[in-house]
Amino acid sequence: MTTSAKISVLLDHDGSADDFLSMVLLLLMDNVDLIGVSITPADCYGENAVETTLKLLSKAGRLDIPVGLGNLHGINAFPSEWRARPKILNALPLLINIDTTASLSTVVSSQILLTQKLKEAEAPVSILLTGPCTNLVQVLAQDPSLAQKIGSVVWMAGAIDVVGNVRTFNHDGSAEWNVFWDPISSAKLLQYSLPLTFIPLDATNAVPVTFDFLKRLALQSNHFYSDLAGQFWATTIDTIPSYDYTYFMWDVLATSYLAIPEAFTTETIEIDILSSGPGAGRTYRKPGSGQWVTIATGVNKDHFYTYLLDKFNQSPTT
Ligand code: AGV
Ligand code: CA
Repeated sequence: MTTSAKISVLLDHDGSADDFLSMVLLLLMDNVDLIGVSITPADCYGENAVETTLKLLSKAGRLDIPVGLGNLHGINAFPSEWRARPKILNALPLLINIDTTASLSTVVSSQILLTQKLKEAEAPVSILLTGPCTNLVQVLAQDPSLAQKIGSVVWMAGAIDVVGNVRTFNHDGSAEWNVFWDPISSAKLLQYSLPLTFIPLDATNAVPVTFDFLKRLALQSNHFYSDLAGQFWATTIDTIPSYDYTYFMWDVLATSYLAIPEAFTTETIEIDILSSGPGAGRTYRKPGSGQWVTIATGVNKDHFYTYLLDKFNQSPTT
């Protein structure tokens, strides 16, 4: 029997509830070797996100995976109400007593972590971004040769043929938040000719966090990760039913692309990104731009839900 090689994955997340479930999912994927976790202080406060990250790695017995915290801040900050929310996750009974003091001192800067991991990589590295792309762009700006080490970038980002989710002063609503946070870096990312796949709102709009799904998850909550996912997502449910602020399985859908790409419909197109003005962060089709991106246009929901329920139907082995 042959065992197919695992893909090495670097995760850069920004500390919202679905970012952490994405990390958990990566830890549970048979075909993935998670080689580092970098945090962008965007949809979170950095220290809270570091704590949750370490608690989850500790629970999984995977404190061998290095963690980095970014020190760069986008020009369009997330609302502080959103940034403060994930602190709740550290207070949940499932996590509150996991002590992270000993591992806190091992946290390095995101740039050091990403640079080191790319430099030492012998096989192509897949980068999964579930927050803004600022850390990665900074690392590539300092050493463009590292782009050769990247086998693929999967980014939960953008809104191509659908309306965006930014609702703020002087903005026209066409952008998705992960792109909008730092639209200048977002536009730069396109210039490195990386193999880019975006999982934009076009695809994630199909998967809101619903009571129906949470009920199914709760039926298997005797398994730690189902319990955890149910509780994490429950903290997001008060955003429903206001149509502007529904919480979707944004990052978890993007993460699943690494394991079940066959559940997605995609299109490969040339795009551009507006870096300023009322449409800052808008991702739009631009034939002739030479900036090719594969975008997910849809997903088979049943396939995705079945996959998730199956993956979370586990507990840590340690
Ligand atoms: O735009 C989606 C991205 C995802 O990476 N984030 C949340 C996900 O982690 C920003 C965001 C959009 N709407 C939100 C967001 C909301 N209502 N609450 C928190 N974050
Ligand atoms: Ca996120």
